[in-house]
Amino acid sequence: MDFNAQLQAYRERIEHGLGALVPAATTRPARLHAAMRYSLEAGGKRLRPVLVLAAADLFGAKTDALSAAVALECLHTYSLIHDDLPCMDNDDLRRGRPTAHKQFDEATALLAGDALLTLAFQLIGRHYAATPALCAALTREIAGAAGSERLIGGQMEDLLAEKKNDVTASELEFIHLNKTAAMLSASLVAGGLCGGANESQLATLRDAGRHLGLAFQIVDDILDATADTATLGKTAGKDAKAGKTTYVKLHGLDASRRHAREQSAAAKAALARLPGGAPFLTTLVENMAARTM
Ligand code: GRG
Repeated sequence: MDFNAQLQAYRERIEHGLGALVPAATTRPARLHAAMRYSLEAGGKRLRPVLVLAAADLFGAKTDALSAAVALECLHTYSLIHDDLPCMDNDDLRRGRPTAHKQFDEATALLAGDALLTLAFQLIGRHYAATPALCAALTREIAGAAGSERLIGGQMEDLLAEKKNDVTASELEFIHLNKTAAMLSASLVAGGLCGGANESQLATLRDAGRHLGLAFQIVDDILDATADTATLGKTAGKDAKAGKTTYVKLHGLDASRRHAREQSAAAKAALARLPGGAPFLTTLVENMAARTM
């Protein structure tokens, strides 16, 4: 199967999984479940769940990774809903649609985010109960990536950095590594765990995710500075307008483009060490760096 057909097949599996594993919009309280589904069904690239499924397939996927993939997308969507809230980034547009608090209201958006975060762990507990060691490893990996030292810690430092005009390169790297790369690494590792990867392969997946995350965030900053709102599906130029320290502000456009290329090359070098050389994931990294997906 070529790359695009494989990507399409993964996305269809993910959409089916989301449809089946997330409570219906009519489930009581319907307003809450409708808000959860509104944000999930707004689309998005499904990058994290695709990473889960593709990493699992590298090792022959001993256990079905779909529930883990759906859990990662629920968790990611919660972080987007909360990031858009007035007390955080205060954004009106996400995934090409009004943000959850604009479409519903602030309290509903807050609760929908809380519920998606909780649902992620309910899915892991429910669907991997027959393999307790796998269930524990997935919980450890995903909770670690989402917790106070990684995703939420990165978000905290990001908010603190907004108030500073002397943010250093290493402070910005901390934010990127934790706000962005942690969830990408956890997605690859979760797939590896479902597939039965050994410790050294899990470490390689973690390393690939770290480099992919840095490349991804640098490209995100470049796009924020160069693309328009319609192309992005979210408000463009917002970071620059808010005086926020971005990769582009700190290093300039040329160096940012060079660093993005270096990080994506490092991600590909890590992937080359995995079984079969991980051709699908390698092309995915190339497309992410060029943002053609
Ligand atoms: C509120 C705990 C908490 C965390 C928020 C995800 C996040 C952290 C902030 C969103 C803003 C941002 C630029 C985050 C960096 C990661 C990133 C680029 C997220 C967007 O991910 P995509 O592009 O989104 O994969 P889609 O919509 O395609 O899923």
